[in-house]
Amino acid sequence: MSRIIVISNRVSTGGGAHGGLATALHAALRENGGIWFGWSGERVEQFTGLINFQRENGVTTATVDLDDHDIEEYYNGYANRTLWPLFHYRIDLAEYERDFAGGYQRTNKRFADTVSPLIEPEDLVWVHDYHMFPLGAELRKRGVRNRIGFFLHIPWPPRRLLVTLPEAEELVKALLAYDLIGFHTPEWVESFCDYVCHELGGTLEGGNELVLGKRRVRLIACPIGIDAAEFAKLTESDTARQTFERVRESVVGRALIVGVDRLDYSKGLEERFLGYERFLTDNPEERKEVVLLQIAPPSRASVDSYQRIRSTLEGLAGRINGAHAALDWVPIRYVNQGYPRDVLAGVYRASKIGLVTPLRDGMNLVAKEYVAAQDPEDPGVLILSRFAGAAEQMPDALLVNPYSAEEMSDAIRQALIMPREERIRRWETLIRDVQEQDVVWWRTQFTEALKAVPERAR
Ligand code: GDG
Repeated sequence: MSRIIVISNRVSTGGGAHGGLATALHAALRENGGIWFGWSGERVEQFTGLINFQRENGVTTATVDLDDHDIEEYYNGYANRTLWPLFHYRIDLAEYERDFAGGYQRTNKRFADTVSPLIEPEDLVWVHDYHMFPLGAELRKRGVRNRIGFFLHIPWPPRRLLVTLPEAEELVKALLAYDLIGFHTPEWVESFCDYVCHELGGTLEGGNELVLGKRRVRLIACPIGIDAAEFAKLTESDTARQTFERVRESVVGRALIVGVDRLDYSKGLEERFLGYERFLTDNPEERKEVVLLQIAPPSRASVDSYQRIRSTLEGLAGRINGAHAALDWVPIRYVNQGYPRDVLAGVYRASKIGLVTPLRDGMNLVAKEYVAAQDPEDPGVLILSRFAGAAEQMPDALLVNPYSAEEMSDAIRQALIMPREERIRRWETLIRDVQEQDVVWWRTQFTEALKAVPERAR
């Protein structure tokens, strides 16, 4: 069996508690052997390319430290201030700086220099996400002939937005060095094809293979899942049960609505608060019957747009609470910190509504975790944005347009009064797919498709 070389910006070691993605990749690394390579998250004065190998629970990781320039230009710059906003349709926030683009290329070359000697001829190489678009092409330049696949965890933007990126053509051509490119949904596959065919003159063959000059690359829509069984187990843990009791007690019979998101403008938190406020205004009789708990651990705090969203949300939560709170009731509990996964599982289970309303999201795993944590006898209702990749797999959620406060308000009302039979019927369909198309299913789909790419001159 081929070893697997996973390459991503950040690396998750074999120890401790992890999200589904890390667990699934660890399992693959344990079963097949291999290495997970990426940035250590540490800063050094001068890049040395020195690799730190670790082995924990049968998983080998290999990490390198980056220097200030790399972190500023590659990570905070091109990845977080250029590509992330553009790929989430926010060209108003995207910053196009040649230094960022240069630092991104340089860091990818450094990664390629460092990891290529670790790759053996039969290894499958699997590169992850927008930090690493050019890595495959750089590996090819260093003589790596292996099958190399790439998976994008975020959306692929429409052609008309992508053309605003000065390096779009260069990046897309570099992507064609991979053998297989995976996206969460057919929509992102189509957008990618649209760019290659209409801007670069490529052609699509057999429905899933793009051809441009001598390059040929397969495409796959392959939605990521969660480790549903593990999440259901977490929900049964002591911590989850205690959390459930504590949270339920704290709302004294009111319906809890929960949101859990990294503090990021793509997650639509501002619009969510406004939709919830609209619900409070439109339904005065329900006002004191609900509580919104928004858990939003800060992320990317050194980027300006993230500092702005933090202060906007604090202001908004304060205003809504100020306008609507009563002596014994506060409408929004806004918590700016992260919690362990077993605590989250208990919170999901205690919540009558999971409010997941990103403006744009590659998939959204919180939606699936919320479903996995529900009580089969008395499940809560998932309200999900149409613009999350997950919407396609989860038509039995209440799908909403997060830009419309009215739609969000209506959906909250509908969820609150939904009869138990309907909640169960919807949940049963949702949980079936969350269980069937879990993270192992996703990993297998991708790696089997990569193995199936014919041997050809690379
Ligand atoms: C990217 C794409 C795509 C959140 N707060 C806490 C916590 N979390 C966990 C959740 C969930 C994960 O973080 C978030 O996953 P999402 O999918 O919602 O979003 P991104 O982080 O933006 O991930 C996304 C994903 O990649 C996978 O391809 O779905 O579209 O943007 O698992 O539970 N975990 C803990 N404490 C918290 O407070 N422990």
